[in-house]
Amino acid sequence: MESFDFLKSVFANHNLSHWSWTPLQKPLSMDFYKAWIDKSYHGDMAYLKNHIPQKETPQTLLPKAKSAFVFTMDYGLKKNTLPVKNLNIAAYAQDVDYHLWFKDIINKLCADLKSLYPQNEFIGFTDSSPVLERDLAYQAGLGWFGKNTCLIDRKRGSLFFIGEIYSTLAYPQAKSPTPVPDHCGTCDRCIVACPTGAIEPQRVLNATKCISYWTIESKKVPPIELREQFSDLFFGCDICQTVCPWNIKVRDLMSPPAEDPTEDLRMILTSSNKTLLRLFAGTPLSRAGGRGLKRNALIVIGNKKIHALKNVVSAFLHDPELGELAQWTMDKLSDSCKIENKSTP
Ligand code: B12
Repeated sequence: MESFDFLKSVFANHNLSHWSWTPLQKPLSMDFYKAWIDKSYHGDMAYLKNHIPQKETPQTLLPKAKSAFVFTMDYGLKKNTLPVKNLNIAAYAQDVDYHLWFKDIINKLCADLKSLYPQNEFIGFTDSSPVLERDLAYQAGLGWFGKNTCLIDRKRGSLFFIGEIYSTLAYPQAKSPTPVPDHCGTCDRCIVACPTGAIEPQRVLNATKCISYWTIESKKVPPIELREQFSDLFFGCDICQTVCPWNIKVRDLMSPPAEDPTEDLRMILTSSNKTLLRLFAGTPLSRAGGRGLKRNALIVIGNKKIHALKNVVSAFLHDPELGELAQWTMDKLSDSCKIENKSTP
């Protein structure tokens, strides 16, 4: 049998040291995924529903694909390279967009594999195609599904991205990797800590309550009853991961917002959407678009009672999409004025 051990060094050349493989089959959690969609927990992410057939049959993306190499890449300790430093932004989003740099690494590796095995096909993804990535990584033995639904590894926690290469190569390992058993035990810190109650028991996350969904994915304005729970979270949320005991080693090294967010928020609200897109091009923040970033800024200003931005907020009162939210922010600012005035003797 041909040895594939040398692939380890091919992967290492691309800085990919955490990897495994799995025969390519129907995802183990497909029924769970469908049930989640049936409950409409995906909100407006319609693509998650539309992608069911491709997720269920991976060979629709690469006919005759037999195996997948699965890679994980840490992001927890990266430095904030964004043009804003004082906003509370999820760790994964504080650097160049992984859809660019991680995908690039994977594409280069695909080219190397193709030259080694010209008779075979290789196609790479990271959050870029209809692939149930956590399931694939689970099958490859790279971690277990945590109660926060993230894939967790005992040594590395969960602050890593997942990427994969589908291949027509039959990876001739005698035995497929064994999935990692559950190590959450009776711990329920993520469920308790989620400010919006988005995490249900049995490893279910209701995205329509998740702060990440509202600040990154949704084009809409979040419902009033959730807004206060966002606190100062500007883009994404790491709470269910930072309270996780398996992330203890990395969480103290993550960079929190440095100082007062006022000037960063002012810049976001007073710049044109075009300018914001240019400023955040190539970073995960561009996904929300200028309007989405302004929406997020209005919520933080209301929650943190940033009176210095009252005039800037008032400019949005007649905005067709953000007017209602701007009024909510103004109400928050005047509520806190009333409280402050009352407590003054
Ligand atoms: C849509 C999406 C979101 C949505 C919904 C997330 C969710 N939990 O459903 C939102 C916008 C909220 C989101 C947030 C985040 N996301 Co996201 N997201 C995705 C995306 C595109 C699809 C996920 C999906 O299909 N969700 C539907 C649910 C049902 O599936 P799932 O989340 O994969 O959960 C699986 C397991 O939990 C398991 N499972 C759960 N319970 C049970 C029970 C049984 C019995 C079984 C068998 C299985 C099982 O089955 C599910 C399906 O396989 C993937 C990329 C991809 N193509 O897969 C990235 C991805 C999941 N996201 C990722 C990241 C980094 C994040 C954030 C950390 C970003 C942030 N800081 O804001 C948060 C984490 C929030 C969280 N706790 O999940 C990474 C996760 C890496 C990891 N270590 O797990 C992925 C894989 C992207 C990547 N390529 O790295 N995300």
